[in-house]
Formats: sequence, structure tokens, C-alpha cells
Amino acid sequence: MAEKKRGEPLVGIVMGSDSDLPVMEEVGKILDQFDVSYEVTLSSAHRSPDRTIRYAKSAEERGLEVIIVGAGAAAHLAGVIASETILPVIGIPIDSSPLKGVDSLLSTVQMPGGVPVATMAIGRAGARNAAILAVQILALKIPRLKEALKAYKEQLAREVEEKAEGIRKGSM
Ligand code: RP5
Repeated sequence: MAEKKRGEPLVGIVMGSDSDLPVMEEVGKILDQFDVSYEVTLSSAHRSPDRTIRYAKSAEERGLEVIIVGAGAAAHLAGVIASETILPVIGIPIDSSPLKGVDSLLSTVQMPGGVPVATMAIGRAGARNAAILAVQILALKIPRLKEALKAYKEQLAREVEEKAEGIRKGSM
């Protein structure tokens, strides 16, 4: 299947607060690397429930194919969005509260049967993985992304080889 016109967002990125931006920026960096278009917004399950529901309900007709959601503390944002869309929702628990993300991990992952949220690791690694998982989902229909993912895997392995070589030659 042909890819949509370049520039139309395929991925929606939603975060609960602008304080989540430093972690969520990692999602954009990876999507940029794969040349996948996305839109970014803020909404809160608790502070702006109407906005959150409007976003989720309109996501599919606006052409999005995957939604990535980051929230901290009592993180219900991904779950609420998942309840109002048939699109795959990927959740990133953010370590913004005194409980350091364990609270948001449990709030994001412990969905009742029937309403999945694909929950990533807490924090920046989770943000990186959310973006890669989104690319993997899109690659089911977009051949150039399959090739880019294969190259990405090779790059990861190359980086380990180079670091191993550096340690071998280093001062250990
Ligand atoms: C959550 O509460 C947000 O996702 C954020 O991680 C956390 C704190 O939000 P702020 O008080 O910094 O806006 O809803």
C-alpha cells in the first residue's frame, strides 16, 4: 500500500503536561530519523477530559494510524484515549512524581481486558521504544520503513561492536 502524502501526520503524540516534554522529545527524534510525520499536543485525562476525548474520537478520521501517549503520576491518559479509538495506543509512563514512574507504569499498564495500551519502559528508553514500535506498526504497510528498520538493527549491532572494540583497546 502506498504511503500517505509526506507531511500528513501518521502518528499522534499526546502528553499530559508540558513538564513531560523532555522525555517525549525522544519520540520525535526517532520518528524524524525514520522520516515519519507526526503531530504533537498536550491533553490531560484529569484536567482537560473533554479535550482528551475529542482528540481520541477524531484521531482515526484525521488520518492518524498510531497514537503515542506519555503521562506521569496517576497516568490515565493513554487508557482514556484507548477507550475512545480503535487505533493502536502506545503508552509511556513518565517518571515525574515522587514515586519516580512506578505509579504511572502501573496506571498505564494495568488496563482492563478489552482495552489494550502497549506499555513501554518508564522514561526516555520507553519513549524511544514507543517510537520504534510505532515505526514497526507502520512498516506493515510501508515497505521503505521495513528497510529502514533493518538498517537500524544493523546500526545498533555496529555500535556495540565499536564500543566493545573501544573497551578492548582501552584502559581496563
Ligand atoms: C501528569 O502529571 C502529567 O503527565 C505529568 O507527568 C504530571 C505532572 O504534571 P504537571 O503538574 O507538571 O503539569 O498528569
